[in-house]
Amino acid sequence: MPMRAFIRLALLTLAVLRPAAHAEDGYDLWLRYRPVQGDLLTAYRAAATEIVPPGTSSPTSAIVSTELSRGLGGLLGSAAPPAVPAPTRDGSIVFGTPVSSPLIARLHLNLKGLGDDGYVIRSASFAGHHITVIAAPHDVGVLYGAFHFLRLLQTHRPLEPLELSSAPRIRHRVLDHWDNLDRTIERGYAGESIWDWQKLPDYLDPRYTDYARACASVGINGTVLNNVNASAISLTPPYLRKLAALADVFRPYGLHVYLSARFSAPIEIGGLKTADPLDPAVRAWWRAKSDEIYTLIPDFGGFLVKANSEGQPGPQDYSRTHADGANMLADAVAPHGGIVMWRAFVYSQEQPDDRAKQAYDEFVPLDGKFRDNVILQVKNGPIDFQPREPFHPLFGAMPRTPLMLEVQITKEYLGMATHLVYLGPLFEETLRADTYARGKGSSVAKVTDGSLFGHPRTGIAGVANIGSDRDWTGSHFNQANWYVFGRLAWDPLQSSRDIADEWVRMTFSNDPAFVAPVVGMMMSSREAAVDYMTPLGLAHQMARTTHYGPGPWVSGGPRADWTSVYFNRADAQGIGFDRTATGSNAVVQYAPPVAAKFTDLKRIPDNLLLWFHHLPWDYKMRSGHTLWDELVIHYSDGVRTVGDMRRTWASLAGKIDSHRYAQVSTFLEIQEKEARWWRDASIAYFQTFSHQPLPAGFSPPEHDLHYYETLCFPYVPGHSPLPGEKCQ
Ligand code: GCW
Repeated sequence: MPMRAFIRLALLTLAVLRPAAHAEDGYDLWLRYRPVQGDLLTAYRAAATEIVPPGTSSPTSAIVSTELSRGLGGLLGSAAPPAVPAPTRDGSIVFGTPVSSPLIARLHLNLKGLGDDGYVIRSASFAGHHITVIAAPHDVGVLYGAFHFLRLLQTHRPLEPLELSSAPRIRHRVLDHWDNLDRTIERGYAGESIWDWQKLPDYLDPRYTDYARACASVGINGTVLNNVNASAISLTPPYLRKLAALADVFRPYGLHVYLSARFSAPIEIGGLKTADPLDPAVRAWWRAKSDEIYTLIPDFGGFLVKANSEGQPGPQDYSRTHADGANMLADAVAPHGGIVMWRAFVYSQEQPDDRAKQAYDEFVPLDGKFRDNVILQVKNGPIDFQPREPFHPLFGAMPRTPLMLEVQITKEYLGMATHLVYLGPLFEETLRADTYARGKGSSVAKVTDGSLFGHPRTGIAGVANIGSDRDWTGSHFNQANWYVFGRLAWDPLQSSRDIADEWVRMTFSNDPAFVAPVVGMMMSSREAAVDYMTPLGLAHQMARTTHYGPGPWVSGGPRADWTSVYFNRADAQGIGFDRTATGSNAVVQYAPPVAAKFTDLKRIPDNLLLWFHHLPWDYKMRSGHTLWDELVIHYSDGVRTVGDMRRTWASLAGKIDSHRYAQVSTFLEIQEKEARWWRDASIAYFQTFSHQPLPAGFSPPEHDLHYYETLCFPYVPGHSPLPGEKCQ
């Protein structure tokens, strides 16, 4: 065979062997737009016959046109509805703002109260035609509205008559990427960073557009591109140009870029001798740096700062306060409308006091001392993104300072990539927690959305779980956590179950025989993880530094409050951290009704018991069991629930594509194995203190304690081992 013909044949064979370009590999996320079937299809085809873009086009309105064409084309299983200048028949979809579209202006819709990002979706009549209108005061609102409209079809909702109006309750809805400039990701489990700095600003990976599109589809409007453990290099001119290129891609999607700022940057890249926030040269340096950034990126969002925390530089290095540091940066970005998100995740390098108390002690005295454009970014709980923590006592305790909630979407402490843990219930639990700061009903959601203390500046941040993996998030179900973050950021009062329901429909299938059991699995998954990892209010029992797998025995090392024994306090008498008056008294940081409830053994919920109390092994629980037996029951329940999840999933074979089905099956297998590992290792360890047998009918750990203690995993993703670092 001549060479040419051979090559052609080889290429042909390769093409045949290659999986279809549209294999369900998860890349499409919840924006799959697969065809609707049956009667619904007829109804939808009638309701979406043509689209009417605004007369005046903009990059954002062009995206709305593209998205509607793509979405409707896919969902209706036909050619995309044609774009026409004005409605010609029933089923026209007219979109725009009163400024961009004279048609919309003529409808005199009430768009008041929708703010910068809100929209309406209305059924209306125009020149005798039944039409649908997607309108907003601003272009980006129209884009959000278009995604909402498509979601209605994706989740098989009725389209007529539509009378919807929606506006976000929170202004800054931000993803925090802990991405390093070398493309590793701190606590990232989905491959390397999607930001390919080396090829920027010239090469714009299409993923950047798809990322912005996905963010916009759930209303996320900000992204911090680099790790809070920041390198000053991201502030140098070449990197700012790379950042500007990304900002240009994101802009029409309403997505603003932010940077994590390294506090000592004036020394490291500015040639100054100090980074003292009160030093005029330092202040001038940050002002000039901000001016430089805004010249390149006029809509730059601002800075995120981790200062004087876990070894990061900060104002305290110069005996200044967090307010001095934050205000200096706030002054630098204020002329450009920027903000500073200053993290409250601090605990002292030296202080032996309960780590759970330190952020409150540090920040409450600074209430009212921050500039208007500073928001304090507070983790959901006082320690560190554990499977369960009580809400952070700073919520409600700083009435004169806007606080933004920070949650972790990446599952550093919740099984990393493979465990199916839907975080909606965790986020919802925090948002609905009642601080009692202004009496009953003072929820964390109301602190965050500004309504409790009347703050116009509001925000919420989620530490991203996104990486270069084809499915973006390391597993198909992890996509749900990106999704639910965005949806709750828009409206923190939504139910995480409803959000799970719509996500399952969009991501997998609308078949009720699939949706109900899968939503059920998702809703029980977080509690299952709490049970097999850290039941009854235990926390921070993971392996040292990698946080992969159990490590309740972890002790010693550079600091006590990085060890498990510091948190579990297990001894011959019992287990748990006494945070009442007889212990660290952290409980008094909560408003009196909350503190009283957590202190009172009769009223504290079981699920926070050992967070606040050290109790004897034979303490009688509400259930009638001893504490020891109850612990074993919870660990075992966690494993059992994962087994149930596996069986549920097995019963759904054939209901979705085989590719995603198979990956989820295997991941559930891994999860069950690891849940069992968690249970057995924890029971084996705590039994050395309780000296009690397992309750009747509960199987003993598979191995002895030594086996678990000596397991070693040197290359866990998301963490760069230090030279000479040992396992565990
Ligand atoms: O959860 C802990 C992580 C660190 C992280 C830190 C933080 C970015 O283990 O990896 O550092 O919190 O939130 O700053």
